[in-house]
Amino acid sequence: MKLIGNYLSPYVRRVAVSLNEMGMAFELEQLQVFRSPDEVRQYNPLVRIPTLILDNGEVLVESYAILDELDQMAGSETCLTPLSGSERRHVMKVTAVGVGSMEKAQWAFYEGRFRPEEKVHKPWIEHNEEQVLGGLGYLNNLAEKAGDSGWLAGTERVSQADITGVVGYSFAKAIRPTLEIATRLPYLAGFADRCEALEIFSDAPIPTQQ
Ligand SMILES: N[C@@H](CCC(=O)N[C@@H](CS)C(=O)NCC(=O)O)C(=O)O
Repeated sequence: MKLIGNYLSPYVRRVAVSLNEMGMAFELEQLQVFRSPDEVRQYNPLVRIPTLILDNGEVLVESYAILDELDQMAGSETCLTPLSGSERRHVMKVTAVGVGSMEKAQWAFYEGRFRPEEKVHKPWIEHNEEQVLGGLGYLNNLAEKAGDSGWLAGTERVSQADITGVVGYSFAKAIRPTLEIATRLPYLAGFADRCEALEIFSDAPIPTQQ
């Protein structure tokens, strides 16, 4: 499989960490949307990352749809979102809060990155940042309950909720440093440190330079 994108994108990174956890081999084709739009467009008409090319040449877009297909391919023993029932609903809810937190951090970041300085609307940035803190605050409460060895959604092994929650936290921390997320949310910070030390995460590191 070939994963198109880079690990500054939390959507790409959550797919990469999931592939690592499920033991599925892939090659990363490092592309940045805003630097190489034409190359990305060859694979994805939306010109977005992640894009995943399966071994049979089929192209998947959107991280949630990619992860859903990977779960199907992995089967019930290895999939990262339980197949049914209350456990599935809870993992999906916690995952959605993680995705929302990364989206809101991205929106706050894009406002400053893509608008001319005089058009940047600070209240909009603050609105998005409040949502980041709300979402990650919810995950912080779950991390407190998870303790030193549990998982965010109370599963017996790592789930998509943990991968997306930690990837969302680490992304928000990296691109919104003024929010001082680690200080505000110590349980989530500790949980993320524990997860980021695992090979499945450290093999897909956030780049230090953009
Ligand atoms: N909902 C999409 C979001 C993907 C996304 O926003 N990717 C960013 C990179 S972090 C991107 O491609 N941005 C370019 C754009 O949307 O114009 C997913 O989950 O895959």
